[in-house]
Amino acid sequence: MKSLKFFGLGSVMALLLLSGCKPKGTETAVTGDAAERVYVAPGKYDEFYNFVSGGFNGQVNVYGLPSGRLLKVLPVFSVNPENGYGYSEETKPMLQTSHGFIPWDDQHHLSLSQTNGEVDGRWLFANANNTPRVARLDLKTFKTVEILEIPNSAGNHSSPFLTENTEYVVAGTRFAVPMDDENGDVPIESFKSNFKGVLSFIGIDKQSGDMDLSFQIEAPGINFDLSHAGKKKSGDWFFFSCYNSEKANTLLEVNASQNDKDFIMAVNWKKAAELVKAGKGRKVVTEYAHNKFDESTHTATSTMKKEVIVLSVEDMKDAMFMIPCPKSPHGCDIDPTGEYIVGSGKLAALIPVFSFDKMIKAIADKNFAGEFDGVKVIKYEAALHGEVQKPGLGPLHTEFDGKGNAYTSMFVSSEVVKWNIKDLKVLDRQPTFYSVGHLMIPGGDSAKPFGKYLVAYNKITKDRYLPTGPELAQSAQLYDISGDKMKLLLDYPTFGEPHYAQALPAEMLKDQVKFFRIEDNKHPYATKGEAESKVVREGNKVHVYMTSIRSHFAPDNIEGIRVGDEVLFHVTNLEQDWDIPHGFAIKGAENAELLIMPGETCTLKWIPKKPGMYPMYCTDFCSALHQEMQGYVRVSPA
Ligand code: CUK
Ligand code: CUA
Repeated sequence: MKSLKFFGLGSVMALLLLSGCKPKGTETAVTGDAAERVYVAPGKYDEFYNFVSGGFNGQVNVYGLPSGRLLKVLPVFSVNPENGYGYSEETKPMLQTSHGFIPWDDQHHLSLSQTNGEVDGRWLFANANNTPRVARLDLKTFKTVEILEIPNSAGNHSSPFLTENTEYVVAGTRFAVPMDDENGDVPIESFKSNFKGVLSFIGIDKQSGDMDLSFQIEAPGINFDLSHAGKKKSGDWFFFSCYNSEKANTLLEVNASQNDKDFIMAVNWKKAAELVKAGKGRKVVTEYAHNKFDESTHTATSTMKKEVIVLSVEDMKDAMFMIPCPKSPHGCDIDPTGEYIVGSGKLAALIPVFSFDKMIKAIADKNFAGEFDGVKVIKYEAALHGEVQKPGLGPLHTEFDGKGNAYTSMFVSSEVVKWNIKDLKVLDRQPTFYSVGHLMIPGGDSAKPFGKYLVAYNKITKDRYLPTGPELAQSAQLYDISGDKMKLLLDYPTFGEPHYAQALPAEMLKDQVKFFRIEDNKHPYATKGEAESKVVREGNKVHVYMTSIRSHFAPDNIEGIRVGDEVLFHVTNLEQDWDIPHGFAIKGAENAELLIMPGETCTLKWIPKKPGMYPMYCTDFCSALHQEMQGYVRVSPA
């Protein structure tokens, strides 16, 4: 195949549409001892926790590797009836935004917190694309404990990548949009003058992990797609892939052979933070929600923030640069040494690899090709380490094994390609089934990859599994990468649409997982013993202080409720055993159900609309007398 560079856009698009076609030689790909290598005997644990984005289902899924077993769906950006997330009064504030309560989002990327560039097992950050947000999950409880909305942003795709000591989590807007304090009701034709690309820097508290929108950078109005922070020598920098540079009006002819290039943008975040500290930047008035889950009450609160500091392109003139990168770069990945920056033009037939040292030298030597919307553009060759030639078609994302090798997903040619970072030689290629998007090596974007397995997350499944109607689950493939050649071990369906994923050794997490004790329950409506259960009326509001323990609720027969009352069932689970939740549901209540974990209190709000007899019951099979765990609520006319 000739270099795609010389193809017109039409033929490139035609190739893209070919995705899903069967790669050659697929039948021989599975290694003979694959079954043994992925078999985790009953009662045994997996080696790795694998956190996988849920895509358009908005959640985060936890798998075990190498078994590929789905262990849990963690609710983050979408309501989840399985555990009452977004239905209980305690969790509803987690989904508040400046647009009101949003029960759904599109979750693409995950980042495990890091110390010295290595995953540290403290928190997991997740982005929401549609209504721009970043969430933090606590890996002691596997709960979403914080969600921060991102103002001046739309399609929060370049997120939530983080610096090597988790100082900042970044969020870059995919859609260029007018700033929130400007009138957004402008002709779309005014794109070039009114639309901005904004990069957000969320400061992370070292101890608590609390997020705070420290500052934003108003960048040129192009699309920020993906990013990664530098590490070690490049640790002060963030690198963003940008596409759609044609929409802007000041694109320079960087040089004749490069007018089909977009950019990687390099941002010195340390300098940006210093500028803000020195008083640079303007205050932009806007509204964005900051939602926090309090671990002592197990109750979330939502606060509306009012302003943010925004640095301009001019403020950032010595701390923000662009490097040309061929044709619509997507992934932007930094090798474990921090020296190599891998771009990947989706429509290019090569992988450009930039050198951090060369980039710094080019800046010092003022080796610029011109400017793009006020940002200096470094000459392509001046920053280039080299190009991986003919790697395959449609390079998207790259991960690293810590042994000097990189692995890039090829969407169009449906394969994972292994190449050597130093000499840029392709070493191996294995087909994927089909059209791989992201791929993941445990720790594979950190300074210390664990390098034993690689998982490909594929966009198209086609003939891999028994047909289940017109829509099939996405597929994942697990490869052994411990040898010279990759070996396919396992093929399994996934939940939602996985994009990025992260993984870490199970040993780092499994013993820190905490369970909540009733002594620590500070919920204002907690009922700590069955004797204290009661029904308290306050005008139209009725508080039911309810307890649940195998196998009954108290109280379980409730009368005196009238149509139109606001009934609040505050159910406290008195169990003190691991993994004994009780559920709670009542006929006709729109707030689905609760799932109350041991020691916790959860509240279901119900406003009965008709008189009658309303059964309630426990939804989680908790004991031999689970079916007996039930009761009645009598509702009388108003
Ligand atoms: S994106 Cu999905 S394949 Cu949203 Cu990270 Cu590249
Ligand atoms: Cu409690 Cu079933």
